[in-house]
Amino acid sequence: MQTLELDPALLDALRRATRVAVLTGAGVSAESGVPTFRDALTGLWATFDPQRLATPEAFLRDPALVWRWYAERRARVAAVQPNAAHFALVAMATRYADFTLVTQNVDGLHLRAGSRDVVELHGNLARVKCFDGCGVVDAWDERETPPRCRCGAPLRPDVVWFGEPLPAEAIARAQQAARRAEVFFSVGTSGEVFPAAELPRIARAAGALVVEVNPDATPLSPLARFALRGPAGVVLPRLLAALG
Ligand code: BV8
Ligand code: ZN
Repeated sequence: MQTLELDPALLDALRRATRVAVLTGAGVSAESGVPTFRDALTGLWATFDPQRLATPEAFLRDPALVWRWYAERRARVAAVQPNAAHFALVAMATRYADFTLVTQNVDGLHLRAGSRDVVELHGNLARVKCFDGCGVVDAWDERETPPRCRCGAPLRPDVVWFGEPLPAEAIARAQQAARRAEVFFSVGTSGEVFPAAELPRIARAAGALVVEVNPDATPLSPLARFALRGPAGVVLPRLLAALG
């Protein structure tokens, strides 16, 4: 295991800060056994490109295929548990008067770990809504694929597909948190999906100290004053322990 020395300057900044924001991506759920988005296509789905499946066009072209992909991901996520990274972020929130957790993930694991008021930029797999806009439904008949809304339209996962706008309130809250943060964490994201990937740039431009938690370098790495190169489930608990 690589030793993870934590720079005293980082610990000092985190002890002095009052406003902290965190952006998470699929990497924060990796240690729960949820494949990251890029490799979410194991086995059956290996032949599909997520950027092609996670689109309104794909759903209109083959609603049953796209519904089944999400039903399988929903079942997989329901079967796993939040990991130490999710729980460390719950603990981190208690340390700061002004703490915002923004996630790109649709797996709902931050909520299941106990995080409150999570900004879900891309929606949530567990929620299902009418394709034609009647809103979220809390029950559906799985015998049909895809199941139908009372209005007759197909039901779809309540997630943001490529080409769809993010929920206005969510992206506004996330951008405001990025502008205000004294310390901005980018955890487990490849920084390739927009407009979420703008958030660390907005934070840095507003003067935040950016910290990246990721085993690998990403396009966001140049923005980071500190890069903690390890799995979030190891790094975040270590960071909290070092803060005391
Ligand atoms: C939109 C839900 C416009 C679905 C997802 C510029 C500006 C605006 C838009 C664009 C733009 N340029 C291009 C676009 C279009 C597009 C886009 O960004 N394309 C990319 C591919 C170039 N953006 C959009 O379409 C967005 N919509 O802009 O609409 C609009 C405006 C008005 C009116 C109409 C239209 C919508 C984007 C949202 C798409 N939906 N998810 C679903 O999940 O099925 S995004 C999806 O991919 C995931 O939710 C996730 O957010 C993203 C994957 O990213 P990551 O989370 O980073 O995951 P990834 O696997 O890539 O990386 C994992 C990382 O973890 C790695 O770095 C790895 O090293 C690390 N890791 C691994 N293990 C660990 C770890 N880290 C820590 N610990 C570990 N143990
Ligand atoms: Zn409807």
